[in-house]
This record gives sequence, structure tokens and C-alpha cells, in this order.
Amino acid sequence: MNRSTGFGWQALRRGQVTIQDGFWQRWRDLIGETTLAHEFEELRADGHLDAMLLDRRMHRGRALADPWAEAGYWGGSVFWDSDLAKWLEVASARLEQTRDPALEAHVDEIIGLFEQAQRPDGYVNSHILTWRPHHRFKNLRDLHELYCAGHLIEAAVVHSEATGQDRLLQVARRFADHLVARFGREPGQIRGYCGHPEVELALLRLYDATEERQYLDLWRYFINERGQSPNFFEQEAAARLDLRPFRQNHPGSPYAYMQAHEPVRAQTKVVGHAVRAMYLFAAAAWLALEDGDDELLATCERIWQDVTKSKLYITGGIGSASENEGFTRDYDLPNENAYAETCASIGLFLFGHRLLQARLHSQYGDIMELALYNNILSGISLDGRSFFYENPLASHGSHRRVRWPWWCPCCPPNLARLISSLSGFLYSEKGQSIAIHHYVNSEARKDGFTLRVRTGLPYAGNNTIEVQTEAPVETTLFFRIPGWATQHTMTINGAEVTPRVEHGYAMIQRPWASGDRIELNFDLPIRMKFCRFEVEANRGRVALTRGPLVYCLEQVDNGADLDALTLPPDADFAPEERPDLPDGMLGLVGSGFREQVRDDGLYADEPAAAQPTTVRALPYYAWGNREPGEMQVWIRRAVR
Ligand code: FUB
Ligand code: ZN
Repeated sequence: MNRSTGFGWQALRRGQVTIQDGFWQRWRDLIGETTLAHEFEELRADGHLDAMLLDRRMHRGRALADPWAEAGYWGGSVFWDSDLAKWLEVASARLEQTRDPALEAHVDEIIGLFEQAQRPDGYVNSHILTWRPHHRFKNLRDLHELYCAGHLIEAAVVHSEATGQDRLLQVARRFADHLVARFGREPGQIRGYCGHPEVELALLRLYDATEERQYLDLWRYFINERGQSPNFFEQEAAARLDLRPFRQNHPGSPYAYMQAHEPVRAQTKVVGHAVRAMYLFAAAAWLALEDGDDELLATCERIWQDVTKSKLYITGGIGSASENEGFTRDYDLPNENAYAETCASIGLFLFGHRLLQARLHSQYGDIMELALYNNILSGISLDGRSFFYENPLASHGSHRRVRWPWWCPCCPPNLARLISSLSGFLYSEKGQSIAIHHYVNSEARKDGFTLRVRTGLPYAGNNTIEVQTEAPVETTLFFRIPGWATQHTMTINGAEVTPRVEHGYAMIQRPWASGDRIELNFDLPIRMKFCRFEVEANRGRVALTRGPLVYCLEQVDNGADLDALTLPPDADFAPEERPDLPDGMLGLVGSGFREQVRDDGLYADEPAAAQPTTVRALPYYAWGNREPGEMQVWIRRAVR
């Protein structure tokens, strides 16, 4: 359904947009050809598929990697079902692109497992049904039942859109209908919500796909009920006689961890677990758009500003602390200890995308792009088979990619899910207008009007946009001018134009005919970035960026002791081809200094001597793919 929402723009959907080749199609192919198969084998080896048999003997988890195994108890995590569902979502998107009978067989196998596990009333959750069958919805705070339901629903919507089959959708709808019956403010219903927001995002997708208002109503209820007084999680814990302390150290309220310390609309600062916060506010922003709800939209905008002005890494990572996998105080952005979970940046990307539909402003696209090309893409190795869960901005060599993050593999299939569905995030429409947010080799179609985009990004700033239309049509095209582009030029059919730029979008209104061709070129200078003094870890340091990419130094290119390297303010860097790395990757090469190791003691009266040296940087997303060693994004600034 392409419903025009209360106000704002509507994203062009996956069916309207095809990614065709280039940088992102290469990643999509790698994920489709390699990562999916790898993830399937790891999920199977971990016990995720066996877990769906609801048999305690089969529910064991991978030996040795399982912290609970010794206790003879639960073999995996409470959210394992969600990992299977995310995998199904990626596999479905792949099947939309290409027929693959082996993949289809795996998809059908997992759908069959969900069908078998589902109870007649629609409920399905392998953890609860195996280990706590009488405790459904008794611990929404911790047990992720609605989170798992959400991922199942999202997978089902994509599966049905991508394959035209409704087998998984039927499972998901039965479960969603069960939730509609069980949750709400009517007598006999549970007046609660999930500790980990996600189902809200799923319900809006289900509503979008089916136009059934009950899903919209439940989504609205979950947003509005969250954080109301008395606190649901407190009451729920008391009802199950659970007196164990819960997150008592969390500033303000234990429930800030899951953004349930006060009603959503009253929240002014982003707090707690970063993935939860981003999923919640992405869903809230979508609801605000659906309902034309200015108050809720203002809340979301406040939260966005809070995240992006004082809690965002230069790489688009968020949630700096491992203790709560989330936010702490403003400007608390350590580099080596950065948590910056891949999923949290995916949430930020989703949140930005929703706000972008409410208000066409390049700040949202800029940050989506920053997160995508850096903190998100760093989550997967260049061969598609190993992953980062945390994305620090410095390492002394101990942070390594893993083939599979054992009991909590949330990030790998989440990242694959986003990249395989990227087509749905590139364009929006409003009336006759179309906005291009992200330049990706793709074709976008709307009512007989087609835009074909070709781009050199992320390594070159040239973009060509060709129009095909059944009949000449007067329409306005909006082009995002990225914040990193110091200059841009545009021609239409060879003639230079200087369009008005408003809120970071260049606008051209005119009658368009087939064959019209727009050339839009962005300058891609190498930039040296400085940080506010409040961020302790970055004092006296600079970072290198070019276009949407943040760069980093690796020991394998620069030798050990990266902290001995310093860059003068006028350091001259140039792009450098890296044929040793895939993707047509461009590194940077320039000159800096290397401080000499001193032999006159720990402290001295003179600064250490330094020698000129060559410094090589490569895109942050590509680090950790060669010999293990040191890495740093923030490089020391030379003092003289
Ligand atoms: O709790 C489910 C997922 O696991 C979260 O989103 C991640 O932060 C990880 O803890
Ligand atoms: Zn994750």
C-alpha cells in the first residue's frame, strides 16, 4: 500500500527500486552468495534450528560456547528465534533477486519449524515453550517474547513481498492476532509492553502490508503505554515474586535502561540500551507520521538531536558503554573501549530514515550515510564470513573479527538484513515529487516515471541521473547535497544549472522528458576533522575523512606503535589505489612524523625527537581484514 501519511514523505518501496550494480550490489551479492550460507551453517551449529523442536534434549546450544550448559539448562539465548527470523528476512530478499533452490529449501525448512512450533492460539517462542511453558508473557522485561515476535513479523512481511508466498505471513499474522487479543487496556488484557522495543516496528510494517487497523492500534498502544505510572515492569516483577534487584545502578531509574522510566512523549534525553532506544524512537517517529502527531514527532526530534549532537562517534557508532550496551553522559566517547554495537547504528539508520520522511533535511541522510558506510559496514568482513559486534575506534590489536558471536549473534543477520533491503531507503515520494537521499546505482520507478542513478560513490563524487518517462511530466526532483560535499555542480542535458538548495536538498521543478540527463558532481576533498574538547579521548587528535568514509590507520600499513605517529595541521594526503583490497578501494597516503622511542627515562625536559614518515590510511569499514594489529581513527596531532 502506498498510503499518503498524515504529513510527510513516503519511502519508495523495495518493489519500486532496484539496486543494479556497483558498490552496494557487490555487497548484496557477497551477502547473498556467501554470508547467508555461512550464517545458516552457524545458526544450525549453534542449535537455533534444533531449538525450534521444543525438546529440552535438543535444546543444547553449541558445546563450550554456552554459559548455561553446565547448569544443564537453556542452550542459547532467549532471543534465538529472532536470529532465525532475521536470517529468513535476508534470504527472502535474496530470493527476490535470484532463484536459488538450495536457499529456498533452507527457507522452507525454517518456516516449517515455525509452523510446527506455533501453538493453536498463534503463540510461538522456542525458549518459553521449551523451558517455561506456563510463563508466557510473565517477564516481558527480560525475556524478549515480543521482540522475537517482531522479528518474525518483519521477516514474514518481507518474505511475502519478495516471494509472493504467504506461508510465513500466516504464521506471523496468527501470532500478531494473538498479541492484539492479549495486550491493551481492556479488562483481562496485559497492560504491558516489551523490555526490548522491536515489535512496534514490526506492527507498523504489518499494518502497512495488510491495512488492518488492529495492528496500528496495538503499535500506538505500545508507544503510548510505555513508561506510564505505575511502572509495568515493577508490577510485573512483583506479580512473579521476583525480588531480585534490577539495574539499580542505572542513573535515574532502572527502567531507563529500556526507555520505560517515563512516558515516551516526556523523554528529553536518550538513555539506556542503544538498540532499544533507536528501535523505539524509529517506531515512534513512524507513528507520529502516520497519525500526524506533532507532539510525538517533537519528542523524536529532541532525542535525535541529543544523540547526534553529543553521543555520536565520528564513525556513526552510538552507545559507547558495554555495561548497558548503551548511552552514558554527553561526550563520553572513549575510542578503544567504545561499544558502538553494529545493531545500534542500524537502529540509528532506521530512526533517521523515519525522520527524513517527516522533514526533508539532509542532516538525517548525512547521518544515515555515515552510519551505513562506517559503523555498520565495519560489522562484516570483506569476505562476508566474520563479524564485529562492537566497533571500537582504536585497538591495540586484541579486537578481532569473529566467525560467529556465539550465543548472541544479533548483529550479523541484522546487518545482512539492512543491506539486502537497502533499496527501500534510497528514495521518497510526495505527490508528484521524488527525493533522492542516497546515491546508489539503482533504478526507481513511480507511476511510469523512472530515474536511473549511476554513482562513483563512495570513492568518486560523480553522479548521473537519467529520466525515462512514458509521457513528459512536470515534477520536482530533490537531490540531497551531502554535508561532506564542500562544493557541487549540476548540469541538465549538458547545461549548467544552479538550483535552489533548501535544508540540504537541491530542488529542480520542470517538465521532464525521456532521455533527460542530470550530472551532479560532489567535491570529495580529504578532510582533517577536529573534535570538541569535551571528548577526552580525542584531545590533541585528528581524524581523516573523504566523502562519506572515515579512515583509520592500521599497524599492517604503518608499523607498530600507532601512537608514535603524528600529523601536522597541513598534512598533505592524497587518495591511493589499493589493488590488494577489494571494492576498487581507495586508501589515503600522506606525510606525518614518527616520534622516536626515547631512552632518557619516562619523563624528560625536551619533547621526543620525530622523523618524517609516510602515513597510510584505509576506510574504517575495511579494518581488521588482514594481519591482526593496532588500529586507530583518531591520530595524534603534531605539536610543532
Ligand atoms: O537483546 C537483543 C539484542 O542482543 C540487543 O539488541 C543487542 O544489544 C544484544 O544484546
Ligand atoms: Zn547486535
